[in-house]
Amino acid sequence: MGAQQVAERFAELYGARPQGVWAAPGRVNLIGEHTDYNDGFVMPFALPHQTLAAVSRRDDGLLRLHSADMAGGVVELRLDTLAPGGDPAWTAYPAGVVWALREAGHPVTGADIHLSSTVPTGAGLSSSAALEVVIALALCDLYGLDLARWQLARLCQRAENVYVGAPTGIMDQTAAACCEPGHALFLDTRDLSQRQIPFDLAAEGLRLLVVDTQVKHAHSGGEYGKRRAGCEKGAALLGVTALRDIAYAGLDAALARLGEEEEIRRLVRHVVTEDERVERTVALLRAGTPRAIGPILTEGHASLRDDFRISCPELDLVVETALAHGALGARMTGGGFGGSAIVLTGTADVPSLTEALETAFTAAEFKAPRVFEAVPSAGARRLA
Ligand code: GAF
Repeated sequence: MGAQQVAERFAELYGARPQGVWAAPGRVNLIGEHTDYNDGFVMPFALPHQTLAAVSRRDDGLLRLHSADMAGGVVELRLDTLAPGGDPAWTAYPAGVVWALREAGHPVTGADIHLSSTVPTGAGLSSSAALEVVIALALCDLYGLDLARWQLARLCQRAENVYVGAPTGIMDQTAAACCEPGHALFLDTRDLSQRQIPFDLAAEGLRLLVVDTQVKHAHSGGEYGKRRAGCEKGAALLGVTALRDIAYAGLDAALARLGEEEEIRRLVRHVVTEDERVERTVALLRAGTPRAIGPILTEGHASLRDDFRISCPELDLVVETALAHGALGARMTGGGFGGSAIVLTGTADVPSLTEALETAFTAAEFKAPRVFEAVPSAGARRLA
């Protein structure tokens, strides 16, 4: 659905055309998983799949929300009743952004919003952040708020952490707000400094496939929070601010200091080695040798499966099948416990690889996966 159609539907719902239409994308994380709440490195890029929002401001303290993708009609909320933790529905994401803006002192007095999205939900492709960021950007524009993109991302993270109650890091919101077409975003989550890294696989005869296993996940569930708490405990036991402060060269010594804490040792090993994998990936991409990142992706998967323990049989099957059919590398992407994997492969191998994945899933009696090519696309922006 394009900006024109979203605007027309808005007019049907609310009786007047919207003041504007905005878009924010889903993302794939190339490498750097569960490092963002450890002050570490990540490297996501934006997908062409995006959430569109047609929006007009209101000045009577009402927030009216409608989504083409959700059952039910227009949901009406009073701004003075918005409070964290009270809303289990999808409306908590946009309402959380409005709450976070007002809590930060921005004079938002209401809005009419109609949404339509092509970002798959529960697929590890960051549909929540796309929703948060598109609302934040629209309201900043309509209310003349002068927020930098990184501030917008922080505000959306606060909405997700506090209002929705999911203890996520800053990667997804920054990806939705800051990614550029043809690039991956190398982000240092400690100070939010970032570099756009050219990422044009097609020119090298390569493709990056996303394989959505259709196993749904949610970060407000307990396992994500448990991993995060375990990492924080590891940092405390090692006497550092965050696991980012453990140098790769000092990993063995750090693990030795953790003694009997086997579970914490595994979490620490994943985070420290993953940061190093991001740095190696950046170096190879900057050197113009993207083909060489394949084994790093596969190493990352093994670490998430064996040390961080957040893979699942469907994700492991994608990786095994892809590697057995000529892929250069593959790994799960996103928060884990389901969702999607990515596969780096030669262009010519795409049809046979896709078929092999479908056959393997059928043989295992898993739900059929959705396979599509990931093309690095634009971050959030105004469309109309
Ligand atoms: C989810 C979270 F939202 C991110 O902040 C990040 O921790 C990711 O899982 C794992 O890398 O997408």
